[in-house]
Amino acid sequence: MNKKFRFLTSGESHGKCLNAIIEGVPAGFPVSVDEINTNLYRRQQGYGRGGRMKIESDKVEIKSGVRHGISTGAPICLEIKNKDFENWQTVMSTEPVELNDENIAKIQEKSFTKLRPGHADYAGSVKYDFEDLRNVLERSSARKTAIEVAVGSIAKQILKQFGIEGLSTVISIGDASVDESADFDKLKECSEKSEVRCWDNETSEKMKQEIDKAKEKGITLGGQFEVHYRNLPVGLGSYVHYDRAIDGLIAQAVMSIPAVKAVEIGAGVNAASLDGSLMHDPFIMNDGKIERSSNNAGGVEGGMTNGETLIVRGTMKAIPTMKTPLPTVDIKDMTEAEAHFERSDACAVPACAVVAEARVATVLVDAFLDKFGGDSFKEVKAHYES
Ligand code: EPS
Repeated sequence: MNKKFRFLTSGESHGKCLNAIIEGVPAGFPVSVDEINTNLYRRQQGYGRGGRMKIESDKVEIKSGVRHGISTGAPICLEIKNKDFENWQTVMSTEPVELNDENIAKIQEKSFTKLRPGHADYAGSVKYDFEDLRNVLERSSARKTAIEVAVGSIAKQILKQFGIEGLSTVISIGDASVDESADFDKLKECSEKSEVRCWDNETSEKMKQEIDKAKEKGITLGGQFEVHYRNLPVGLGSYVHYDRAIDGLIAQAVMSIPAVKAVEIGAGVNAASLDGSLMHDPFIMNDGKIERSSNNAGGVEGGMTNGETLIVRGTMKAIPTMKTPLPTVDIKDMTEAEAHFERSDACAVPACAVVAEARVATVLVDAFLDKFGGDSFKEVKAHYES
């Protein structure tokens, strides 16, 4: 499918910076750096994050494609600097470095050959023929989700012009989970205030206790989150081809976030046990308008948005880097060993939720511009209003 909003990113976890180039933002849309930075801040929060987040305070710089806060229709280039690069200049230099004793020692200190189970290390080293697993770690790291959130924030700013609004909320961490949901406004407001991005205070406390227990044991925790978008027009995506089905595109966007192992829409896996009379959302008339009395479909039917709130649920596995390391193999001499450990987050489910909110926005804005697109804000608005 010909994408209307597309982007590429680059950057390593401890390299100089992260970059993105976005193509397809029509001219005339307001683009706020503050709003991008607010989203970067949201991604950096969450009880259970590790030492790296104390080093970074992510801020974006818009390098092109925006003039006086308004998009020009040209590609938009974004950059986030890695503060930690200061400590990695020799190790991550893009230029060859002089191989004196000091530099060799620095590089060796950060090289590792003990595979970390659950990370990209094994497949990445075989695929790209690396012996130093640092080469795999640097790009496979979830650090790259910072720039993805910046891109998603621009997508959200476009959607906002049409009243489309999103949220992300955490529904479980380890054994602590919320057993009921709330309306959109409450979910949004309360989740933003919680240190674990959970709308319910009592469950937030239980989640924090779960994280504390995991930290004591030197292990890590996964969990589940939801992303909701409301006020979507009917008919984003399509049933006519597999690669235009909006649910398939959303699943790809969320599943490709590091550590995500499952994506559900609406009733999701519970659909297996709901008979047809319970699963499907009846149509009702309300004040002369067609409405639904339930939303098990999660806002998607036949690969298209149906006007109800989009509900996407993601499952994140526990982070593989652990203080208490798992058994592994050292590829230097093919002996059994303990996995490599530096520092790690104990839990990053709240951050993952924010990343998913951003990734879903990029899919929605692409489908939105496919349906209502034009070269300028005025043109898109006219198409939307028609
Ligand atoms: C990550 C490892 C940790 C995390 C990092 C993702 O970084 P470091 O190796 O520097 O300790 O903090 O997450 C981020 C840097 C971020 O911005 O979210 C990994 O291996 O995926």
